[in-house]
Amino acid sequence: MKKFLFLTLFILSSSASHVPADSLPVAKLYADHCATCHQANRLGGSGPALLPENLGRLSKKNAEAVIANGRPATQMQGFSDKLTLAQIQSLVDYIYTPLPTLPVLGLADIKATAVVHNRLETLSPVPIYSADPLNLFLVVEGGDHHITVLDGDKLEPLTRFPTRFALHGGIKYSPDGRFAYLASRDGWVSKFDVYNLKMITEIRAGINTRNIAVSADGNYVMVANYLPRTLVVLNATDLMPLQIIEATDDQGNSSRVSAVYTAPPRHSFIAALKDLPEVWEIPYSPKADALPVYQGPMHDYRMESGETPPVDKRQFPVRRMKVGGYVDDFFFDPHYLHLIGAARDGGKGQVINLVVGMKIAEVDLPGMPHLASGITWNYQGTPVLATPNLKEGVVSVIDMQNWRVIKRIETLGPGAFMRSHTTTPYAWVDMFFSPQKEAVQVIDKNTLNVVKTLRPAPGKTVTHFEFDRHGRYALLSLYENDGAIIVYDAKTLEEVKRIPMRKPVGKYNIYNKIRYDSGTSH
Ligand code: DHE
Repeated sequence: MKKFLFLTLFILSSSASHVPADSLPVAKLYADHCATCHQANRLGGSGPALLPENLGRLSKKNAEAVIANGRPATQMQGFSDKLTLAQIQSLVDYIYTPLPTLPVLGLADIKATAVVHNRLETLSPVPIYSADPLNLFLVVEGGDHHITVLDGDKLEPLTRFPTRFALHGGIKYSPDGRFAYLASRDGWVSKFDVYNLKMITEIRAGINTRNIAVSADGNYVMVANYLPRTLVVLNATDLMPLQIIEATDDQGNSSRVSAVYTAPPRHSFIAALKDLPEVWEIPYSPKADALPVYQGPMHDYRMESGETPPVDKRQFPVRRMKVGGYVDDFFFDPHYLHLIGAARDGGKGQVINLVVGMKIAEVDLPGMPHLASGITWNYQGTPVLATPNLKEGVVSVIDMQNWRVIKRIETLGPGAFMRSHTTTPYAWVDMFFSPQKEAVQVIDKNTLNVVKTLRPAPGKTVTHFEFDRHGRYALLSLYENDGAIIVYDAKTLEEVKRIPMRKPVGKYNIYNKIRYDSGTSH
């Protein structure tokens, strides 16, 4: 039997080596080079789905260039050393060929994926440990798809548990901090009980998911999908789907959803569409009818145009804001009156006033700003927004009263993440997308100068920061398979401790997240 297996393997491998590379069938090329990240069925995994519907903004020529040279600021590597031009072209044709049937994920399909791990009524209503439940961090370990729950006072792990493959985006918490909601790139949403350190339930609400948001009243989870092109509203209690919102304009053109966030004072979710120049507001509470009224010279857009918006009878109606361009990445001012958005393919950032529902200013943002990682603070009495840049070694600091760039702070290279805390004078920025990714830089929020460069592990990648609830410690990820969380004293900037982890990515302090601390991501 063993002999037979060996012979079969030998014949297969030796016959494969005699096939000229150019004549390999495209399906085999796809299986060999693309399927690991994009899945055999092309519906996406850690990489996006490779379907014509998902590639609407990418010409075939650009797709060839991406396969040959990779895509900056993503995990897509270049294949020019492994594939001939003819092979790359055949792969491009292959991925631009529609699937015989488009995946549908209706309410019933989503419901059918639900997995209940633990019933809430069997669990303790109070934390089962003595640590401060609001000063815990959930640390995402991408190396082996786990989460470590870290005590933010003792700086010791409380537990570690496996997650779905490739979590992405910030972890979101219920308003009281008891439940954590996680999203994976392939659409799984998981609800974890932080008091009992147990998984409650999971459901697959997308095929290629961008991120999730939790309503400020804790009642709903909104899922933003690339595929299918939908937003899905889940009941936050049991994750059962309540409504699927197709991401289409009023002509029926569809779009991927770039991302969704909760806007607490507006009692609404805000979502941006990747393929349509629209930003959507989706109120989830009758309180949203009393939206804050802008006090300046403009009026609510409905009054200004004299039009009565069509009555949308769905439970989660959509208010469409037609804006001046595509919005891939965005951020809010502290009162959620404005959204600052930018497209990944460059150009200027735009400021959308959420009350009047239109663009009111442009922001001069070079390269590829990473607005989702922006933070705010008060600089000389003025609220400012600072954003790292995925393509240039610069942190742009923007005056949020007149939307002018106050300063471009030069850093050692393009970075992904930035963090601070209300109690610290410093903001930390990484160099994740640069050859200098072993370094992080510390910026003085009062002078807007880089005051320190740290290289905690020469030659290794460090990224993503978070502070404990009191702002005493700054935690940094040593983003390696045998990596660690490196803890710094936030005042002295000296290293305090290393906690071994498997390629830690993001870490999220419960208190900072539920209080929407100006130094953290929302
Ligand atoms: Fe992210 C957040 C988009 C690649 C790690 N990333 C986000 C968010 C968006 C986004 C819209 C905000 C969602 C939220 O928090 O709810 N990310 C994108 C991209 O478009 C991009 C460039 C390409 C892609 O593949 O989607 C991208 N991101 C990455 C990575 O390669 C990173 C470094 C590693 C990984 O695991 O995928 C990565 N993204 C993160 C992290 C956050 C994130 C850790 C949460 C940051 C936070 O502090 O909240």
